[in-house]
Amino acid sequence: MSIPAMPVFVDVKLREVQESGRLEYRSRSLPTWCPGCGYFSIVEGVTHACNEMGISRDQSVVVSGIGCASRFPFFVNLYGFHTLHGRVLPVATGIKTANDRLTVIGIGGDGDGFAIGGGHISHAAKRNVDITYLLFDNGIYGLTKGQTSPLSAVGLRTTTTPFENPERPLNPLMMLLSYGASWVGQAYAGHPDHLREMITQAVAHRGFSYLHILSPCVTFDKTSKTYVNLGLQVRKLPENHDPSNLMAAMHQAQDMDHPALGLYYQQFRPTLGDTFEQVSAKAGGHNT
Ligand SMILES: Cc1ncc(C[n+]2csc(CCOP(=O)(O)OP(=O)(O)O)c2C)c(N)n1
Ligand code: SF4
Repeated sequence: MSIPAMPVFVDVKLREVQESGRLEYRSRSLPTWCPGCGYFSIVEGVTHACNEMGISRDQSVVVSGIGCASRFPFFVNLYGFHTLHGRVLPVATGIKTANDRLTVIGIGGDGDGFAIGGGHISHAAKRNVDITYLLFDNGIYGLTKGQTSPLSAVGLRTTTTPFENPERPLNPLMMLLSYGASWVGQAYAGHPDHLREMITQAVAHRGFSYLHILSPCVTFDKTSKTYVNLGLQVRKLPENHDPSNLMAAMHQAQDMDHPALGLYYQQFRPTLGDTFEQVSAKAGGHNT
């Protein structure tokens, strides 16, 4: 029996990806997410960004908690740490503190980050740990089959709110801005080119960078953060938005009905590693 030839389109696409160098950053495990899940674009975005920036595979670590989003480290060819539910940031901080030369990227869902892990974000932001935190916001708990999360919209029917979610969602961008995060941006899985640009910028920032990524859960949310709804709701930050203006960033962050995509805020200030150096110098020692 002869083996059917690979369709020309697939062949060309595969060659393009291979030649771009991006495959180097993909693991042999294919993502186990549901077809259509927004998270596929995020893997693409991270591998593109790593390739563009020439990130060294053996000098980078992705750290995740628990949830569909947190399966991410299995699908990329970087060092990975699939830690406990909600504990992304303490583990990522420890890794970066132990070896300041590593590129450290924290990954997690909205439940992982803002429910069980919510208390850690303010500390990572205020300390300005030089890591990137990619928060995959599908507004629901996907892995555990569709419960309400702190970022679920009012009125969403879920397994824990069968009579509609009565609570207002948290405003994650306002929280990060007021915690003092030194880089705050927002992207959407349905706009993969822009997403990739934002991941690159977030990783390049020296300090704590927080990228909020809106991403549909096609299995458990058919009415709220869907591709159709988000496609209509998202907008760009105004052309004249000044990312050094915290008040302007907060003003933009207030509009949760029309989430703006782009870089809200960037500030340059000493990182946790710099602070250690200063303390160590005062104490007459040195950091290795
Ligand atoms: C200590 C602990 N509590 C609860 C759970 C159950 N649990 C696993 S994933 C998850 C929520 C994941 O939701 P989210 O972070 O939004 O990620 P998604 O699956 O939507 O990507 C929960 C509650 C757990 N694994 N460990
Ligand atoms: S359950 Fe939702 S978040 Fe999880 S893989 Fe499926 S579509 Fe994605």
